[in-house]
Amino acid sequence: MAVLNILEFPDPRLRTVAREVAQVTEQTRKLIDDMFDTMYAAPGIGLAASQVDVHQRLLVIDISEDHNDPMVFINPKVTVLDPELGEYDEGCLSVPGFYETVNRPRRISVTALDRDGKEFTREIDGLLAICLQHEIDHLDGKLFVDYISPLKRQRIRKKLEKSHRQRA
Ligand code: QAP
Ligand code: CO
Repeated sequence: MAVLNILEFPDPRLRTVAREVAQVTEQTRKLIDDMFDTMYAAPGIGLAASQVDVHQRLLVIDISEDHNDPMVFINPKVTVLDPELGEYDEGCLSVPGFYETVNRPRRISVTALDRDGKEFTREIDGLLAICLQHEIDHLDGKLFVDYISPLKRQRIRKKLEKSHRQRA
């Protein structure tokens, strides 16, 4: 088990479109375990493989208070069940310290593979629906800051670049 390095905005590697997982193997499960370690250590509620510089369509989520509801989605496909949008102040481990309001469909259906490579489909709403859509965006090279004004995005970029320079 290991805590992996999380890429931060505006790192261009976060813009990579991830490829489907061809086969769920022991190596995939090792990556999943390391991603949970990384997410719980942060702490966060969701992490996409793209954020740890692995460009495979795989993400982990745990929105429970006690870190006891780990969920894995491999090659997730979403269908919007209800076009009604809900707003939420989203954050991101790749954009630390910044939160902005984003609107997304409230009710979705997802089909994905679990950590055993078995396909499942479930209907999702609430925070899980928001988080899942946020994480799938990462797999497509998108970030929540892409939904806010260019001015706000630029301000966040400048502040993070400054903190990266100070860390270096
Ligand atoms: C994505 O985000 C998400 O700024 C998961 O300093 C967030 O786990 C989906 C975090 C909100 C839906 C709603 C952010 C930790 C964690 C920070 C996270 C920070 C430390 C974010
Ligand atoms: Co994120």
